[in-house]
Amino acid sequence: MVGGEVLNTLTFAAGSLPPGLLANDTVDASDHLPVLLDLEIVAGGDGCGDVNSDGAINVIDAMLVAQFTVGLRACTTLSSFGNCDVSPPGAPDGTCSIADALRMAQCSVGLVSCDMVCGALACN
Ligand SMILES: [Ca+2]
Repeated sequence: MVGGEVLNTLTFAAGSLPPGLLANDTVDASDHLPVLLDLEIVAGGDGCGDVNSDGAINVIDAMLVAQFTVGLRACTTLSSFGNCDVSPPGAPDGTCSIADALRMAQCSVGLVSCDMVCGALACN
């Protein structure tokens, strides 16, 4: 807070608060945070890249897809498997592969745009 004014409000899903934050918490100088976070809130948009339907593309999506690509996870366990095919950028190739997981991971750390186009993939 600056001068008592709330500049931004972030909303987290139940159970997904970042470590050290409490519900209805505010951050000010007295918190002595060692780093300032540069947050990009990623809208689900049409959902491309968001395979677990939590409204964000992040390392969790990348991990789920990576697990799928090596046979550790069935596509039926991904609530939005159809959002997987995001690579190559702008021209999805009709598969859910490690390249898709990589792109999700890169998006989650700001290396590539999270504005993705995905192909129509069916879990079968
Ligand atoms: Ca997600």
